Amino acid sequence: MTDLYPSRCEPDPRILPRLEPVVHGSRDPAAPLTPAQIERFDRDGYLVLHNLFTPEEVAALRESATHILADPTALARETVITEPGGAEVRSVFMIHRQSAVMSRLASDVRLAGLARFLLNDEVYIHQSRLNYKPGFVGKEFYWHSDFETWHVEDGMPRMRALSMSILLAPNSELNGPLMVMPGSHRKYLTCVGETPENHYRSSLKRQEYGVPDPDALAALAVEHGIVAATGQAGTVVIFDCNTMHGSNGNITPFPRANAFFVYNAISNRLLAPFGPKSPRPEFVASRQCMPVLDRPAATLLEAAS
Ligand code: 6CS
Ligand code: FE
Repeated sequence: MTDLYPSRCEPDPRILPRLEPVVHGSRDPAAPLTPAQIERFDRDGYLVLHNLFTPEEVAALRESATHILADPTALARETVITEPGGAEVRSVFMIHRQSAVMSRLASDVRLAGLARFLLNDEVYIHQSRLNYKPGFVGKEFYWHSDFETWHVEDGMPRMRALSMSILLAPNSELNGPLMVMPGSHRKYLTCVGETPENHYRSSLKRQEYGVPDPDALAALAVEHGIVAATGQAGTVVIFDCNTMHGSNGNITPFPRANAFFVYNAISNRLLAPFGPKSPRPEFVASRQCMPVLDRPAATLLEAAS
């Protein structure tokens, strides 16, 4: 397949136009989002849905996250990522296949239903993770476009995927919330530099390749601004696969725990990587493409009981 978004293969960075729509679904009255919400996601490349989950559901999700974190040895070892230079857990990947509660959360219609609408297709989980940004020691996630990595390193052909971050603790301006550049999703910033083999072993701790150059980032920030996606626990932040985002470290005592699910359109399943020879492993880039159930049997609280 032609590489429509070549990156990490030229000496100088470029800005290419986005070729796909942002909202693939039609704006019909049966849509699970209001016309204003649809337009905002289309325009900004992200959307904050406050209090999508009840306090009881949030409590169950936090208990599940605490249980997952309490015994990392019970998890597939490669899915547990520690902070650079430390032993604190930074992320746990593939949570939808290691926790019944997280599996049920991923298929919740309040999430998967929105993904099916926005992507106008059946969806599967490309990647899931619990990002813990522990108090005092949680490190930053530098600016990047997820799609640039998922295209180059995973072979994701088109921009027809999105992330949903479920806030399990308050994300304030202070404890390292997700920061986005509104509108940046319509520009594809190519990166320079080769991709090291098995890059994910270091990039999930601190990404140093597939990182846009400072001049392009500065120009993007001046043109689009930077917004912190804050909210109470139970809020959901939806962001397009190509929205430029990052987050600061957390030196407050208050952890910033979020569950992330990446929904990819079934029609956009991974091909061979467009960059390195060998594909990244299943836990970080799924090639099994199991469609998310649209009518899970139990409720979220039942799955947690
Ligand atoms: O490489 C990846 O897939 C992961 N890295 C970042 C910084 N965001 C997306 C994803 O978690
Ligand atoms: Fe990311």
